[in-house]
Amino acid sequence: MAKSYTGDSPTASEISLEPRQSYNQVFQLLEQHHQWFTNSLPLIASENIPSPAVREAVLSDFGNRYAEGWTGERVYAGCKYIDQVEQVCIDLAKQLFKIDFADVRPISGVCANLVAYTTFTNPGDTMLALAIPAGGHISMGKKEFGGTAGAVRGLNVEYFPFDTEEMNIDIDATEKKIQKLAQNGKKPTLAMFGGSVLPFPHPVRELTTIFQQHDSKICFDAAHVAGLVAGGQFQDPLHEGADAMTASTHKTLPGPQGGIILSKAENGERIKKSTFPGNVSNHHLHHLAGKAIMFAEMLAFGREYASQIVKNSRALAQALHERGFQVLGEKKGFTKSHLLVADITKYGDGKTIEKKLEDANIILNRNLLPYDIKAGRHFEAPGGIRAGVSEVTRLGMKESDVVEIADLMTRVVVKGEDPRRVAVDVAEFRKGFQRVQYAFESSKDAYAYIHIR
Ligand code: DSN
Repeated sequence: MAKSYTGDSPTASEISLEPRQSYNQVFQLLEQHHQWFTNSLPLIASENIPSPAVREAVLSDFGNRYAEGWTGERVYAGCKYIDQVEQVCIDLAKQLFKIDFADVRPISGVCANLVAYTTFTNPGDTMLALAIPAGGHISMGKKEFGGTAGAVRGLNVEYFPFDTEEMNIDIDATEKKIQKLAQNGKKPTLAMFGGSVLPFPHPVRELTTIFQQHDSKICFDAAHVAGLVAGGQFQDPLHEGADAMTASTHKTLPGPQGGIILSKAENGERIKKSTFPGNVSNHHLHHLAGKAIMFAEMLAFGREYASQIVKNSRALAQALHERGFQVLGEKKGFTKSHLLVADITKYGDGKTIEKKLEDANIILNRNLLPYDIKAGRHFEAPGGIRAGVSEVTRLGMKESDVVEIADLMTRVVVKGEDPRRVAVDVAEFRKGFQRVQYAFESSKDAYAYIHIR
């Protein structure tokens, strides 16, 4: 039997492999997970909570069907409703991002990046992107680290020079680097802006001319910030010079897990082929339906939602700073996006702090800091933590509420209070925030477990 709810993971010996028991146990664990999240503070910057409407769409029969190819040009029969939903999804995405081409089929952010690499590069080409400790994503990584760009697409990855105080790409040093790479016969075919730690807008506008002079294409990985872009609260890369923008659909965009690539129409046919047959066989049609619902929600409520995210993020950063956390980017006001990064080395390593906070039902992740590798730290026990406020904002929290989150985190990290005591207060605090906001309907609790057996 699975343990009753404690917030702890079951050990291997508690997991039975007898079929019916295992079957029951999976459902019990799912319900426990839902209950845990009902009582927790979800601060993982790459996560969000979809509305009950998105969850309903995701549960539909679309998830059991095949529809390879583009709308109206499918490889399978049975797609007459799927085609219409996909067309609605495409049209909503184009409207939301004010751009004339959208491919909603990539099944993840990594997949969308692979579509961009397939469209704009050939194996052996050079790509400029952020290093992972500076905020780059594994899909932009070098071959020797197993990163998708190097290991899968065969790209030679060069890093953008990074200014740690500014927490941003160093423009002058990047210009010099581009010239040097070009002199050495390695001019970047693709510049990949964006990434996984993006507190401030990247200098796309400032660097577009020099990239264009070298015939380099520009893509922006908006996996984290797409909801803020859509809500008019962050830079708008597609209107600052980027040829394409990739994103996942479940971070600041509060949809089901998935990806998207947006571009000017002139790249559309190449992108379509790069997606199918290049990188996706069947796309995930239930998530496609969920994406369409989410885009509609974003068109209706996105401005208000994104604006509150940015206010909450800054309020949390400021409050943590005042309580003894070393939040990076102080010089620039800590953050202009949904997330913040803090150097936690005064109190322990990222892994230990992540665990203590998890024990207090405060769920965030450890993170490499830009200077961690030089300091001899590694991903297992890095010097930082990363926190995002998209999900708590979707649950209706405002600035004063995130200051309470800062107090709860301070009790665990700075004051060393027993996390289990703090967990009780976290659960009490969460009672006031049980419904998804910024949605057409919110008749069910956000983490309600849906029974259809
Ligand atoms: N690695 C994820 C993140 O947490 O940023 C994105 O895929």
